[in-house]
Amino acid sequence: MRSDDMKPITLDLFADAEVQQPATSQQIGEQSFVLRGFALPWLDRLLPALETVLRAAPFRQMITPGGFTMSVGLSSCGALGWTTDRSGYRYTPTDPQTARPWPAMPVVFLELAQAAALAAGFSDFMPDSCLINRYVPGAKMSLHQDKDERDYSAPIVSVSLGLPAVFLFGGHQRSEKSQRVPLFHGDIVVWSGVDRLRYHGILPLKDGQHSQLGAQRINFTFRTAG
Ligand code: MD6
Ligand code: FE
Repeated sequence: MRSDDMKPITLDLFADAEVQQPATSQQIGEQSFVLRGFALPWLDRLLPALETVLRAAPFRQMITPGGFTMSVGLSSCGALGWTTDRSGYRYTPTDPQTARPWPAMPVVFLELAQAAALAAGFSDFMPDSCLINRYVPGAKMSLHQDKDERDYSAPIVSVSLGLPAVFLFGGHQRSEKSQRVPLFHGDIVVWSGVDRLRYHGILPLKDGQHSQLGAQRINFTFRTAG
């Protein structure tokens, strides 16, 4: 736990909300950071691009190999998309629901992911997949490891939009105690290296209304999967 490492990287008390810059970077692990508000200046470009992606690949609730229906709605964009069904988890080049390639990753998605990775100290991040999760109140993500990617040396960049959530950031064993990290609209988590395979999850989303996104939380996770 390194929450005492919260430190200002920019400080402009008079910044217009429209051009708001990230106020703080909070270290949550040896190689993991929360960039508070980092995505806010990108929203005007991000949200229309998200709508385009979702028209081509709408959110769907997937079935886990164990036979449970996930409470979170999922979509993907980029060369590879993440899917799960009774036969397992995997990345695929086509959306099994439409039998078409996943929608291309919008340029603004890639630019934001690379800017966030760089701000956390990782240059040359080249994601080929963006998994998009939609949480409605009550939806959650159980503790899991992200281990379907081919190469664990690249970071994962995770963008939170809409309603706030509590991110559980655990250890390398499911039984280890988790930190609880609140994530708000516009926050980005970048994690890598020794933290890359830590267990993590999202507590059931609390009821609420977000002024821009309504009663939901949207999360993007950018990965180098293939
Ligand atoms: C979420 N995120 O924030 C779920 N995985 O809705 C994840 O499962 C996740 O945030 C890997 C890296 C960052 C993440
Ligand atoms: Fe994950």
